Amino acid sequence: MAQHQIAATQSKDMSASPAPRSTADELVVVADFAAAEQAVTRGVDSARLVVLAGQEEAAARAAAAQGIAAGHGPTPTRPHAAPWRTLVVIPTYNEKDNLEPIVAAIHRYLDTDVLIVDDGSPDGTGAIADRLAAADPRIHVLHRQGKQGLGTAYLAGFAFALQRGYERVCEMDADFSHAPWDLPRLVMASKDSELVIGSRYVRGGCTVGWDFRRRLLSRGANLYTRFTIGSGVRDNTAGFRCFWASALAKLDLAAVSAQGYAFQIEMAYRMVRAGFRVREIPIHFIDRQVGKSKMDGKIAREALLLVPKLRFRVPRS
Ligand SMILES: Nc1nc2c(ncn2[C@@H]2O[C@H](COP(=O)(O)OP(=O)(O)OP(=O)(O)O)[C@@H](O)[C@H]2O)c(=O)[nH]1
Ligand SMILES: [Mg+2]
Repeated sequence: MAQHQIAATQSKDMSASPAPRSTADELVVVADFAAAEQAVTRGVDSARLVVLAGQEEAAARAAAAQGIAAGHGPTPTRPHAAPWRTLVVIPTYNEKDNLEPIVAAIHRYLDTDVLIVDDGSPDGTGAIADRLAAADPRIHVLHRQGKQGLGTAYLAGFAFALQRGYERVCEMDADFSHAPWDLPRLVMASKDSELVIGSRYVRGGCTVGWDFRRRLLSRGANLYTRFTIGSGVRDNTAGFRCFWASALAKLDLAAVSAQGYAFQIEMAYRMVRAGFRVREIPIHFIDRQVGKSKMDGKIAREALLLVPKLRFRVPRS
């Protein structure tokens, strides 16, 4: 079995801390994405990290300070470029106020294609997606009839990526819970790992702004998963991920049954069982500021019932 590489050793709950704030004089400058990961593991907030990665330092500092002042985070002088053809899949359901800002934010940090998978959002998110796609050839849209769940939205996104020859496929929420400035770090970490997970439960990772109930639910789901199927992954429900398309192509995606958080648990488990390398990098997960959560009791029940069955359903290879 290929090396199963779980990045960090110890979780740290900073959930009660206030949302990260940054000012220009607090900038932390690092040379590359590997150094950025080490800094975040040590406790640096990536919202004030300047990753040079080829940028000239004075210009990079100035651009980051300007980006922070404008509320856009530590913006690079130009978007980073991954050495792989990359597709970021964003599932949307009623995200009309988030969609345009999140796509613009992604393109500030990474030059990448984006696929929006909208399930006929009643609030008109689909029409916004069409407008964005018409204006930028890097943006694509899949429209589906009615709310069909996060799991099948991602499976449709994976099929789109595999048909079109992408090399990396990322998952990202529309609601800014996943910081756009963490996206290049996520993708670059995939050099030697078929799955990279932006993780709240490794050293340096945390949740910001969640109440006790949400923290308990997320922690509980992860503890339950670890004790039930014990794959070694710490943040099984995380929705900020980067897969190698070639690894996805080797999985039996038609057999994936889960919809909600359980989808993320099932995909991580399938990757581990297939012998792929899984790496967790720390992120600060920020509670959504705009729009409504789609998390409900049905999603939690699905995970509770499905996880014990995975051990029998997912073959080791
Ligand atoms: N296409 C599609 N997208 C969905 C569906 N359910 C949720 N989403 C999207 O999936 C992403 C994650 O959903 P959220 O509502 O943020 O769920 P969550 O992150 O688990 O919950 P919160 O942390 O409370 O925000 C968001 O971009 C949603 O718009 C669905 O049934 N279909
Ligand atoms: Mg969310």
